[in-house]
Amino acid sequence: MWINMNGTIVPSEKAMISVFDHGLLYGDGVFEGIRVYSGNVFRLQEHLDRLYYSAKAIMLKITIDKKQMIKEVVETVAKNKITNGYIRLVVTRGVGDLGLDPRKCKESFYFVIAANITLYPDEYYKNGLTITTVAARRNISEALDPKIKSLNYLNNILAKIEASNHGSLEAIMINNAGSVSEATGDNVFITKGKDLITPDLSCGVLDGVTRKVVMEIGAKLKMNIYEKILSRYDLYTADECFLTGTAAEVIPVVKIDAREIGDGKPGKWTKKIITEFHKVVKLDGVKVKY
Ligand code: PXG
Repeated sequence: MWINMNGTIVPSEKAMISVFDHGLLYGDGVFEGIRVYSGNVFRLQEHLDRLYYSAKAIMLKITIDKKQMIKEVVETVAKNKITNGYIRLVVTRGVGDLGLDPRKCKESFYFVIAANITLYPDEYYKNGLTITTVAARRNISEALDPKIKSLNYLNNILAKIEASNHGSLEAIMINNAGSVSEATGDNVFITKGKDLITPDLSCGVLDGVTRKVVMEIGAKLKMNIYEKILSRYDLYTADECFLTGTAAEVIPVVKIDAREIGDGKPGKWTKKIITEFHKVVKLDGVKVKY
């Protein structure tokens, strides 16, 4: 495997990062998870827009512009001959000293990994996930805005630990106002009749690339799309529920907090959206020259 370390592609054994990098010492940095489908990097521009906004929000200067970053990502994918896979693009604050002060870090540092992807087992896509709401609350925006895709995932990791302690693969996180935000690495959707509903961005969620794709698909299917404040009651009484994310794609949810959602099987809209999603990902993206 070949890793792009700040613009130099090296074998993975040589891909080293300093113990003084503030990405490691403090989780001070930002990242993206991106997919490659049939030799196209899916929605790369949107991922980079989000990355550069996340960086701007934490006053982290990325050393290269988006145009150059597209080149770096595509080259790394090509070097690894990945036609279907997963890209992890990380930007850290860079090397500093043993103090929080980011001004001590002279320059940010980026690296790109392009690898194969392990998805949830097929049976979950076919039969749906059982998930649980957890006590760990989603970060409040005034503390660390969930719109920033930062290297600080402890909030989500605590939720994941709690879910797995309850025998669930995934958690639904509630925000400080008591409404539904998102799963630990995925956005959440419900359907009710022809309505396709997802928590509003103000509920403390990441502005997911897959979330947007799914809203576009819903509109194409002539569903009514809403971004709303959702309660747990709304989840429990939904016709259908599913999660969306770069890694998981679109995955049905059939049980939440021991309640069956709808008839306890992946619903018709969810299935339609999954079918459409697999069509869309083949048509869209930045082409890789191998
Ligand atoms: N919410 C959160 C908190 C996320 O981290 C999403 C929603 C979905 O966004 P996209 O743009 O991917 O549709 C994410 C992104 C993993 C993993 O290993 C998942 C994400 C990021 C990194 C790793 O499951 N999800």
